[in-house]
Amino acid sequence: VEASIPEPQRAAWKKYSAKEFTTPDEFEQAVVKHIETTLARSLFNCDEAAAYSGTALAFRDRLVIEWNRTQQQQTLADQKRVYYLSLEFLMGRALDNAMLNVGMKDVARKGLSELGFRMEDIVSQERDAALGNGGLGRLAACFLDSLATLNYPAWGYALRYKYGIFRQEIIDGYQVEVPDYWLDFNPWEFPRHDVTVDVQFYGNVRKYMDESGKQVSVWENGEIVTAVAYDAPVPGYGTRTTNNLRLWSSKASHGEFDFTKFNSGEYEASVADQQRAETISAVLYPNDSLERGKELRLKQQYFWCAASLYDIVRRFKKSKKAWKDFPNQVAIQLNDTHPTLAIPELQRILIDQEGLEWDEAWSIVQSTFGYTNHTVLPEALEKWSVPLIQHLLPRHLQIIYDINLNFLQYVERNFPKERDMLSRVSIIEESNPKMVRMAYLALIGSHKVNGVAELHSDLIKTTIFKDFVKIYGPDKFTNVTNGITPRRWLHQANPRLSELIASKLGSYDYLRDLTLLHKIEAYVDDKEFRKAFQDIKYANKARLAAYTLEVQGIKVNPKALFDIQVKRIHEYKRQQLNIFGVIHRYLELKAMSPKDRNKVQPRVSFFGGKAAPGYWMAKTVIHLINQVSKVINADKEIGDLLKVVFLEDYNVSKAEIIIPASDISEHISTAGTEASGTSNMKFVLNGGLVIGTCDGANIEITREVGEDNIFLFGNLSEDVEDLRHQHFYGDFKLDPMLQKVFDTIKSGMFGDAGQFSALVNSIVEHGDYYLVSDDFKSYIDTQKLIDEAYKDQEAWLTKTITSVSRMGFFSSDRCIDEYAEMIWNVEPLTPPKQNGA
Ligand code: 4GP
Repeated sequence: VEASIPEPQRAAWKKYSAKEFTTPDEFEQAVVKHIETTLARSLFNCDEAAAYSGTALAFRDRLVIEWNRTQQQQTLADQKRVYYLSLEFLMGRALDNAMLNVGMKDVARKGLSELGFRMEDIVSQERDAALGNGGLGRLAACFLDSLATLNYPAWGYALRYKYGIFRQEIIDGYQVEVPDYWLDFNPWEFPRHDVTVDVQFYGNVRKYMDESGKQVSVWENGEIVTAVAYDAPVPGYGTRTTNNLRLWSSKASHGEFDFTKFNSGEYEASVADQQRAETISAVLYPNDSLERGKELRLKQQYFWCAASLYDIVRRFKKSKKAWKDFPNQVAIQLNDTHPTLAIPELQRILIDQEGLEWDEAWSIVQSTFGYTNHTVLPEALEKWSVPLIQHLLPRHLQIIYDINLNFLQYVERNFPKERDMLSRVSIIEESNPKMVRMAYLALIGSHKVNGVAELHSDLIKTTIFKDFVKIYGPDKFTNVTNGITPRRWLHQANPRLSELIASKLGSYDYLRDLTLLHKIEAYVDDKEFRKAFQDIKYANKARLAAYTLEVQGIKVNPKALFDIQVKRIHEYKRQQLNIFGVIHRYLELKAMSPKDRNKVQPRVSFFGGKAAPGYWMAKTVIHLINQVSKVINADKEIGDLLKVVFLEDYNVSKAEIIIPASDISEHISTAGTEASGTSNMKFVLNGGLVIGTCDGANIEITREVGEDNIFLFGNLSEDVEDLRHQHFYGDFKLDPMLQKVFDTIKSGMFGDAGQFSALVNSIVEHGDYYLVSDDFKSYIDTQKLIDEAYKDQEAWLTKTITSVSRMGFFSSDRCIDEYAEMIWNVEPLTPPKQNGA
């Protein structure tokens, strides 16, 4: 390519091509230039927000240089790429991450200070990119970090929600949702007005025979909405590889504004089309395992899948390779069932547009896709009604029926005696209306299906996908236990701990190979190391205490045991078990003599998390926590012995403050319901211990850190079904301690008891589906053990240091290498050493 450009042009271009700053002076120059010219501000009106913008733009320039180089290199190398399709990417803030990943934070700190600003103030100006609900979205963000760090050619594809997830306000103890205007200023994205895709909806399918006698299907007369690409660079840590996250935004296909309508006085109608089109990428469904069946959501899913596939196919076609090579060039990972429509869409492109035969096309499709399941909760398994798909995507429905027909014929041939299996495994559920089971379509259209922790991967094989294991054999199914990026969740969130570890290991190499952490176990008895480790934990607790005072107006003592549960609010995650436990603790404290009380371990219980706006029960739990917090925190007699805090609007940047501050964190789902959990890993990596059930990745954390270093309790997943059955058919006995808690709630101590009756009744009268009562005693007993254990600060410290040193397994780098090897079959592409454009 280069050779085709005349030498003088090349020389001029090279001479003036953008340079990266490397010194504080150069950094300052870049910042000031952006503040003065890009932002049109000056020394005299540069506030922290402007300084943030200038800094972000300076770093963005740096990332873009690397981004361009990486993309060029990847295009030239022409090797297989990974495309990670996820409706959610919970990226959090980008500036701090960019500074650390390119290794320029100290340079920037010095530069900013010379310009009169403090790094911490600047970093905290940034809004979170909150394009996700919870674990699934944050996992996707950790994966992008690892993919870039490990130099895999990879792109993420998602939607550019104009309003990310809602901001949570707590008003009178209730969650109130307000919009998140995160795009007001977002320096990290590049609008690509030249990269657009027209996506069709509705319309009809016309069939005819062509001259050769072949049936052709044409999908026509639909409504077109245009997808516009917005790119965000994703820098790897300690490497020049900078990958791409492409977000699609929707707009009307024929422009925003209808002059004719406007001129004839139809002012509202003149912009109506644009508004209708824009709605598609307006909101992220605050969904977390609940609430589905919105037509708009299906529209979003198709819009995103169609635009992404068009883009992927366009890139492939440039290489002029044969279609059979498609799976050698492209691996597409479906993050849960949300992108399942990509399967019939690729089949449609191949047979309707590219003229391939069905079987050849289908084998390409199956070799291209992999599907990750993130939950076994029945209500989270997506289904869409056949009439809805028929209306919105008529050609896709035909293809889905054909996929199903071929599949069922295969099953019939191979399992002729098991006729009732056919209706169980059919993609179409014969209900009224008929429904398309997206998980089955995803599974059938992929070559590998994985769960996200060992227990979960076993469970999907024995429950929701049992028949499919029989049909396809066990090799189609695999496990990749989740992981987290140590860059954000240790180095960025807990810089002092990161530095301490580096000082012992001699370098920061462990951030790229987390298994090296095991070497710090040698320092577990080292007095100086222990002291430093303990001081860091205390400082992190003091930081959270200061934050709690500033934001929530609640004073907590950093010397107390910090007990933290932060995650989406959901009955299966059992924040209700935690708050009932807190009430129980309060009642016990109140019943004690002052003398006995003084022996009790002081504790602060922190909660944080959002409830889906339509999930009434979860919202009730938030309300109860806030009411209990009000009563207990005001009780002078109890004072610092017990405080309860609900941290408003939990998100990634807040997690970075909260997680390093825990002594104990709670991962207490009903056994068998939490697929993995990832915050459990973050807490332990930051020197906190876990109270948890035998669920998800808690089990593997226990395997790694040792049983003595974790507090497990509760019933096992294999017993859950029996217990539920007993609740329903036998006589349900409420735990007597829990009874007392309910009596207290009913007494009105925490406000009008009527507000909490549905919550209490779900346990007392409606079968206690989540086994709160069954696990209550063992939960309380385990909390007592924790109080006792915490009193022996030396032993506790030993546990925490030991645990940190054994967390190497949980790096998302390990996950990505496993996906690359077992599912994607892709190789890394190491960037050239020097800036050799
Ligand atoms: C979550 C699971 O609930 C969580 O256990 C897991 O760690 C995470 O995915 C990442 O695999 N699922 C969701 C969801 O967030 O929306 O289903």
